[in-house]
Amino acid sequence: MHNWFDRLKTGLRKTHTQIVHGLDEFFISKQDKATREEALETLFELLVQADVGVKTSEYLVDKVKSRIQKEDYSDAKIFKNILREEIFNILTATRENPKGTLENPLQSLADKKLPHVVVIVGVNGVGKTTTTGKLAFKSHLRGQKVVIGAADTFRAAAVEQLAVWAQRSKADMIRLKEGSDPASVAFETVKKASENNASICLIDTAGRLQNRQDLMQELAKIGRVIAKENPDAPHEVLLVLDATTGQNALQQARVFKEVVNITGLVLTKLDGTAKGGIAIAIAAELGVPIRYIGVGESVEDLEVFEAHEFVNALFSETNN
Ligand SMILES: Nc1nc2c(ncn2[C@@H]2O[C@H](COP(=O)(O)OP(=O)(O)O)[C@@H](O)[C@H]2O)c(=O)[nH]1
Ligand SMILES: [Mg+2]
Repeated sequence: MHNWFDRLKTGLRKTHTQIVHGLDEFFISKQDKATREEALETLFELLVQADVGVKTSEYLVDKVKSRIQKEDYSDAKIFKNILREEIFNILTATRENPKGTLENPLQSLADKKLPHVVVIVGVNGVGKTTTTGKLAFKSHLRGQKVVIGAADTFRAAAVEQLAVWAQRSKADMIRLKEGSDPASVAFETVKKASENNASICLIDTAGRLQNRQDLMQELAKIGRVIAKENPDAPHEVLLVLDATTGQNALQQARVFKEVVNITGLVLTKLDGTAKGGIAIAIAAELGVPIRYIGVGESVEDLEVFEAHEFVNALFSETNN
């Protein structure tokens, strides 16, 4: 498989089967004589099964209902096109980050020539370290100088994993001994990045936090010490979510959002799950943009999220 769109399409295949193929089968079984009630009920069920969630599924059903003329309920094509437009609207109606992005760091570079600082957060196993590594490498390929902070000081393996990416990305990596204060690592990383005139600073954090209180304190502390070195930082806080956990991911996002100012989401492991609808639920309920999606373990499998690509891949007629 070569290009990103093909990878995305393949990654979303099960979700496509769940929603789009599910609708096709319904309309075929009705031989173009579906009633409004049947069609909307089926749509609701298929969306919920794809982890779009009850609330967002109801919203989509209402939208479709308000836009479709009664006689058009027998037309699968009209029905799917409207659904697709409404999903696109949800995915694009999110709040943008005024400080810019890794690809386009508006504030840090323009104002003060300080590094654009990104903190990567999320629970254990969602793909934070992998994402940090992939982002470092992509920044390097764009010609940006990167410094990485290994602030998951609980797991030596995570640090080693990140060191490999740092080497590939020609990036300096700050590591302190196992069990050190993650905030110290974050501080040293931002400092080093400023000293080295690096343009990008990526900080990988730990997800092994016992309760909400610990989480709050640790992330708040990281934010505070970074701001001492650079008052505008962090410019981005990316929350990594594992798509295969479906509604659980949404719940995690709610908790993190209470604790820290999340500027964007990374949705990993969309490959091989039928729960890809969670992307729609997350965008609808949180209003935070999905910034990257992951469809596999290699560096080519993580890309900037583009709503039009997502809906094109999801609704692609050749994705069977
Ligand atoms: N299939 C798949 N696996 C992924 C993806 N992103 C990360 N992983 C895997 O998920 C596992 C946990 O990743 P890791 O970065 O260590 O998670 P962390 O605990 O949040 O730092 C690793 O085996 C990764 O290779 C993805 O998009 N797709
Ligand atoms: Mg990790």
